Amino acid sequence: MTVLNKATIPLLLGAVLITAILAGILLGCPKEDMMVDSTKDNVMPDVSIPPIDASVPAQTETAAFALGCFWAPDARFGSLDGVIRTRVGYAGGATESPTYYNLGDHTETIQIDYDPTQISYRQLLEIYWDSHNPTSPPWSRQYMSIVFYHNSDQQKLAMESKQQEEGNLGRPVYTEIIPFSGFYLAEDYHQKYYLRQVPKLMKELAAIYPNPADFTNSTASARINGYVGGHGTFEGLQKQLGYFGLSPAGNETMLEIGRRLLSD
Ligand code: MHO
Repeated sequence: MTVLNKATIPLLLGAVLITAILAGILLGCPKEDMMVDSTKDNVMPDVSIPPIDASVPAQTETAAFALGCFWAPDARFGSLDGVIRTRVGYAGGATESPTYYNLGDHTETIQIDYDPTQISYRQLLEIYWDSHNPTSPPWSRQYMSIVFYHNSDQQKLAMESKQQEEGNLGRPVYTEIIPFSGFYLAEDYHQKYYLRQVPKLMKELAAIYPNPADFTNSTASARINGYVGGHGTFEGLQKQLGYFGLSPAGNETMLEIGRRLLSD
């Protein structure tokens, strides 16, 4: 049984197209008449791209947060309406080209592109404080609590919200608020980590996004990763992703579906 039922339709169309191209080449038709330009964005023809990925707003803003291991925030922020893209990586240090096993002085960081008409930086900060507990001194450079601000508005909001958080908790908060100074994308195997643990979904998504960068940058994969990570509702996911055929069995919660898919 296929998990993304209707997603197979574009795949079938793709197969028909490829057959037509091969037939054309064998019959000696000129290549330029036959070839689909899939080189432009290095993705499959548009027909296979989930609609949510095709409706990226012209204006997005970027937030960057460090709050411990970046797998969980990738899912948490990726599940939010108005978040267009999440990417995990390394920031805050001076080491050139860090990798997971050679981080140098960098910190695990989530980079979030969002539509400011749908979600505000203030709302993202609320999720940020809600998603970790920065009241103990940091363990290591790898797992610092840091807000990387991109402009003075973000700086002001981050400082205000930190103060508020300290008031609420009644304890000092060890979060640093520092200017953004660059971001190194983490290895593919860290991107949308929870979703990667579900081979069934990954197989079908790999057909939609043959280029791993397109998978990483996709809004649809951010939402599915959020869902598999236990966030959002099934209705919300269906509403956003339309043709994705994930089905809950009975009254399964999203977390249970995630677990079931993991164990399938
Ligand atoms: N506890 C996790 C941390 C990974 S995270 C990308 C582990 O299994 O190593 O730092």
